[in-house]
Amino acid sequence: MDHIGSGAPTVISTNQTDTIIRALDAFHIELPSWGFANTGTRFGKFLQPAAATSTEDKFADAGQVHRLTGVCPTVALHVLWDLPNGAADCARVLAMAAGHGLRPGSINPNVFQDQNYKHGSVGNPDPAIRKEAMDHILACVEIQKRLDSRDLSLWFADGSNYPGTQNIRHRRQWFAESLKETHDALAAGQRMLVEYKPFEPAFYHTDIADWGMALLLAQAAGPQAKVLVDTGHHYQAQNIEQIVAWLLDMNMLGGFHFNDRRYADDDLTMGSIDPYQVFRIFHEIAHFEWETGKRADVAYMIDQSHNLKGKIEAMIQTVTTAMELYAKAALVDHKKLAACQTACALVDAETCLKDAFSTDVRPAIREWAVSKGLPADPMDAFRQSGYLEKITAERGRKNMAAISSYA
Ligand code: PSV
Ligand code: MN
Repeated sequence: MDHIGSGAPTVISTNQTDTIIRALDAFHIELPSWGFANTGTRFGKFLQPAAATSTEDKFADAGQVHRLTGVCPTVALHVLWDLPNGAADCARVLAMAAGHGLRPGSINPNVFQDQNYKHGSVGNPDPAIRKEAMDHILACVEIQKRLDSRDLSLWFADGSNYPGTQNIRHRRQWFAESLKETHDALAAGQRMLVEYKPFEPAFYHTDIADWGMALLLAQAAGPQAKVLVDTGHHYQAQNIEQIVAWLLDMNMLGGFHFNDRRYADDDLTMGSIDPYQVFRIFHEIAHFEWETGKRADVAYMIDQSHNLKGKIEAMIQTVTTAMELYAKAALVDHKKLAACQTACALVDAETCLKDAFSTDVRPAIREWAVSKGLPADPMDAFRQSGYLEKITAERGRKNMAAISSYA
């Protein structure tokens, strides 16, 4: 591939197919339980008759996506939504997961929905509310242990809407104390991932607004705390792959919540708006692994809840896109790229990325899938399976009842 981007998709070679097969063998991406249930925007919900109506349904649907794609063995759980009785639900959840060929994935506490959290959770000026939030988080660590889940995924809606209304420094200190306490409750081998978000639901300040704040808090909490990058949680034009490269270099990158965005936290399908950006993120990871000879210990997770697309189809589409972009990143000629970077051969360096990105990796992915006994085309297999018709019939009445109660 010595030419400079001819415009036509680059055709894949046997060596490249082998590279992709090796890359996919090691690739996993976690499904979010909340991506299978009816969700909406603050303006309303468009309910789907086939949407999951229970945690069992969510595992069943996630099980379909994993059965067809082969790369999603775990499901992220939101404790309040999936384990409403807390630790008492653990045995039930473990059985459900196993019944669908899955394992529980990251555990997400919910310290944003309760009425008490109107002015924050662990950043709330009221010590009683800070304690309530802390108790829930520690209960989630217990759940994490019982479910043998590696990661506690922490996102806080804390912030304020108006200048001067909160003491930002005090809140930072309360966050630091709470995250340290959380860290000290983790078992060996478990991690806590600190997610950041610049705005929404708070619009003046968010307590953990960006990767720098998340990094400082994670470092202060302890070695099992890392940063979680949700691709939708950045200002427009932010160079996310640079954040990824910095966090990797500092051994502080814990994982991703993948989704795409046009404006803010839009929760659009991964790679639907800017697939090149996802490729660049995967490339930074692949290049780090090539250069260091170490596997990056990073959890890939999807954080999307589709309001308009069919939920299972949207997840299959997401996972397929993730595999394609991951496979393309595996094709970058790292040795050549490193030499080009050193020589400041700008056009040739950039072409290393462009050539990999423009390679049609789909034949190699089909080959990988067939070699694993998976369908060559997961979307087609899903549409042929009759599963959607079955769940529409089974769940339709319950979901339609919710629709009529909206009317
Ligand atoms: C918040 O926008 C977020 O990205 C957090 O990760 C939540 O856990 C998730 O979305 C679901 O609400
Ligand atoms: Mn997220």
